[in-house]
Amino acid sequence: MKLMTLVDEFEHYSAWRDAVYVRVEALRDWLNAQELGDAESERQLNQLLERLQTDTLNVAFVAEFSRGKSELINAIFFSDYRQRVLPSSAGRTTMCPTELYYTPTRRPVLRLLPIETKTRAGSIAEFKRDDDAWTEFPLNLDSADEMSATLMRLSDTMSVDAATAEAYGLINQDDEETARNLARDGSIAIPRWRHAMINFPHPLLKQGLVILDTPGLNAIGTEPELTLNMLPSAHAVLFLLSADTGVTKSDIEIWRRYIAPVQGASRARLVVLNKIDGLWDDLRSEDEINAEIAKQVTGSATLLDLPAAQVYPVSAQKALVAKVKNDPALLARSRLPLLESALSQELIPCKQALVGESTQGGVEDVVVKTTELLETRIATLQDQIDELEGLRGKNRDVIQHMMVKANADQQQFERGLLQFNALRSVFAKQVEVLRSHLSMRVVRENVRETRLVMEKSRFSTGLREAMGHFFRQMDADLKTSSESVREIRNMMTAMYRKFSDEHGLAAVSPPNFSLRKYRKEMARLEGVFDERFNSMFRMLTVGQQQLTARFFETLASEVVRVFELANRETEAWLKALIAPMETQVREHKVQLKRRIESVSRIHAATETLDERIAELEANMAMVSDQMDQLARINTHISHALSDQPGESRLFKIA
Ligand SMILES: Nc1nc2c(ncn2[C@@H]2O[C@H](COP(=O)(O)OP(=O)(O)OP(=O)(O)O)[C@@H](O)[C@H]2O)c(=O)[nH]1
Ligand SMILES: [Mg+2]
Repeated sequence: MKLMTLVDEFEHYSAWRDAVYVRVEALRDWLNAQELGDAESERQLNQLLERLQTDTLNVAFVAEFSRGKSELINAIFFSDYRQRVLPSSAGRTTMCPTELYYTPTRRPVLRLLPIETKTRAGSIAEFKRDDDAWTEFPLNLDSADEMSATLMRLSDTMSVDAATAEAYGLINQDDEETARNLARDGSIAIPRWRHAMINFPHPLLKQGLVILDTPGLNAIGTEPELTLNMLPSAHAVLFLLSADTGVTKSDIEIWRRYIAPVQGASRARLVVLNKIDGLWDDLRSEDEINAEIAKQVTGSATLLDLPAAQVYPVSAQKALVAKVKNDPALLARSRLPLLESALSQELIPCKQALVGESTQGGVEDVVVKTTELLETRIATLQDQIDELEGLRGKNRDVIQHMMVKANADQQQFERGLLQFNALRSVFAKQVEVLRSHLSMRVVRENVRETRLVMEKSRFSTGLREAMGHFFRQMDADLKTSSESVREIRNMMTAMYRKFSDEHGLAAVSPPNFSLRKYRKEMARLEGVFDERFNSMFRMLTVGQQQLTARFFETLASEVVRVFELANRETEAWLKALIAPMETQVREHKVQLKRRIESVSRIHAATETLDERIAELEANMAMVSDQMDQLARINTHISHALSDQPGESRLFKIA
């Protein structure tokens, strides 16, 4: 039924809006749950949700007084109450702009803003937030009579002096009517109320429809908020003409001043030619009447500079009667269903498109931002995984190799160490031999034996032989020791070089050492002795023998001293020879141990690496899931927005 079109359209729109709301809410909650939303996204989505929730569809009825605005509102929206809800009568009826809306937080009520507020600071929007500024009259929904009696207050006027009226900005000296209204005593009837708010639980109002009924031209002019805000923000404006008056000067003025300038491309704007029942004439044929209506429509359209199709001829009064009396023929004749249909077609899809676009835009912003965030996360995770993966691939081989090599090196070193220690015992034996050659005990024995031989000698040849033997003995020991030193040095140098080559030890340079200077010293001492002995006689006197004995003792002590020095130096050299090697070996052993520990640590870390990669991969899977979920939620929002049947109505949450 055409009668139901506006209601149906509106209900469909409301269901669509609810579905979109649920989807967008799901996105916001999901972002919160996933801790993906930043403050800006949250703010954006909350704003979208608030807009969807408080979304209203504002329809304004504008015309000069008495064109039938209130009657048309009654016919379209309140016929179910089977009588006039809004007062409608000849002359000025609606004295102030009247908003019909519904909010469940307030009881059904008529609230009126006294005209006196005109002298107070504050706009109507500001007074709307101040409950105390309003005078309230509850609406008894159970009694249509009581209700319309209460709503009669919309017509309240009061008498004030010209100064007061002027203070309220209600005096327009150019206006004939104002002048007429000025009584002889100088008083003038002005609207009692400045603005009216009717909270009314009508099904369409419940779904966000807001109806704005306005008084005629003079009242429009005195309330700048009407022209600056309320009319421009209306989604549809119905401009009423009346067939009984035709298009008057003031009609054109209202149209030109208040309606034509605020129209947007997307704003529905319907011109209603009301009271066509005045053209109904039983003496004329239906065709003649229709032709007359069409003529008026064309004339009005021309005057308003509009296509004739945009002018809807109706009879609000007969439509209300037809609906109240349930007379379909009369309703059809009133042509109201055509206007309702046009209104719903112009109004709702346009509004839905607007809301859809802004929701889509807001959601897209958040989805794109979140997708980018997730993509960055995935890229970062992938980078980390690649890096660790590369490290793992490389390290696995390297570390394995290092482990094997370190172990092999250690084993080889242990074997080398056995050789080193074996050679060291050879060294120790050679040192023993060396020491035996340089032994002070042997030296002292030699000295003692030589002394004995010399004491027994009566001839100088015997002395010379004994001394010669002594020196040869001593030199032989030194010579053998020198060879031993050379051997030890060569052996140790060769052995260390081989060992250091095999195990990568630092090179050492064993100090050079020779006993040559001691042999030279011994040769010198022997020379001194020879010189002294040559001057002696073949036969020794007692005195000569004692002198020679003392001389030998001195010489022997010199020899002992030489050998002591040689011994000391040899021992020092032996130490200098072996110590760096031992240090290197010890250090190498420590290094090997550290190397194995370190490789083991790295090896252990490789296991941590695996865990870390697994962790990153799990994160990656989670982020991928989030991407999928986000895409799914976005698809759901798109489906809801595109108003696909069977999709938008199913409140399935991802
Ligand atoms: N014959 C006829 N009279 C109508 C029709 N519509 C409204 N009227 C009458 O016109 C007069 C004015 O109607 P309202 O609805 O009060 O007009 P309005 O535009 O609201 O006027 P204000 O509130 O004063 O601005 C009333 O007496 C209505 O009964 C109609 O379609 N046909
Ligand atoms: Mg009215």
